[in-house]
Amino acid sequence: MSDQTGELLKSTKAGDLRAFAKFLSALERQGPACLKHHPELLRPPQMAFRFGITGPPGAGKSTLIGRLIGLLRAEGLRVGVMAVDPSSPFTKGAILGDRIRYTEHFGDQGVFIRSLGSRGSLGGLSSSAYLMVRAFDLAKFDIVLLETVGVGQTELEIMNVADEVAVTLVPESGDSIQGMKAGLLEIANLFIVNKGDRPGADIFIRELEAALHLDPRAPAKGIPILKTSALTGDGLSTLVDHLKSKIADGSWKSRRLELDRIRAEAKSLLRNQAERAIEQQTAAVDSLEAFAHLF
Ligand SMILES: Nc1nc2c(ncn2[C@@H]2O[C@H](COP(=O)(O)OP(=O)(O)OP(=O)(O)O)[C@@H](O)[C@H]2O)c(=O)[nH]1
Ligand SMILES: [Mg+2]
Repeated sequence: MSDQTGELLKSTKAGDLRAFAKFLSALERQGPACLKHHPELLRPPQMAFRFGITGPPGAGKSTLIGRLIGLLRAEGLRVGVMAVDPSSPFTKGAILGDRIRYTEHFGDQGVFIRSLGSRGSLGGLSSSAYLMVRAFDLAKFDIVLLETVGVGQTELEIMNVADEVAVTLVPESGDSIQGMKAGLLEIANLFIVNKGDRPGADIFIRELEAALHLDPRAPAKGIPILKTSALTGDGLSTLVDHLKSKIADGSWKSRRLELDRIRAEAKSLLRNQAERAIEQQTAAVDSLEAFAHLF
């Protein structure tokens, strides 16, 4: 650990978000080796509740997060946001609406938003996501909202480190349970049916309830279903109450230290490392002979 990183960490712990941004960049440069150098990343003095929000493209995840930031801030909570969506980073045009909403919080020392738009050429999510999500604990956030689009295993992998995963669906998903992407149902601790202002929302919820009851992939019956509208704000106070009680309850903290969680994170980081090695090796192939000599 360089002195400079140490200073950044000190300021980060004192709540300085500019230092935190630099600390995250330093972690990004160091890669997973930083875990050795910063033992506090492994055993933070306090933990930020990680609320994962995933679901199909356009379900309203970012809009929902935009609303949640304001509501959680009003409760006096410090809110971090990490959008780990390689295909549609917040910075792309389609998400312009979010940027406008997020600028409301510009200058607020209780809100920090980071998006990760980069992915390896083999498609793996960068290791940085895992390191950054750990760093939010050190910056004394109460909650971190993790957004990722639920379209593939790579995108969903980060949800392994969430303390709770909300799968966001919309009424027009129709027969979404049958068509739900592999993995989405298995990781849900909570369903958010967003765009509740649209016709058919209640019918959709009843169908979802029925389908969940029958689906053998559902890990446990009785996953709560919450109806929201990120447009009107309906249902969001229920979600905020839920999050507040989760944060206060803190029973998720011990789960975080369980070996299966740590192994899942290790697996993701190692996969990433292996993918990078594969990239380097394949880039060096400049002839059929070199190809044959790889093995
Ligand atoms: N009617 C209605 N529209 C909504 C609601 N929430 C979001 N939208 C709209 O749905 C569109 C997509 O919203 P986003 O928040 O970008 O959705 P997303 O899930 O983050 O999308 P990706 O990040 O691309 O996967 C935008 O035009 C929003 O204004 C809602 O509750 N009701
Ligand atoms: Mg989004």
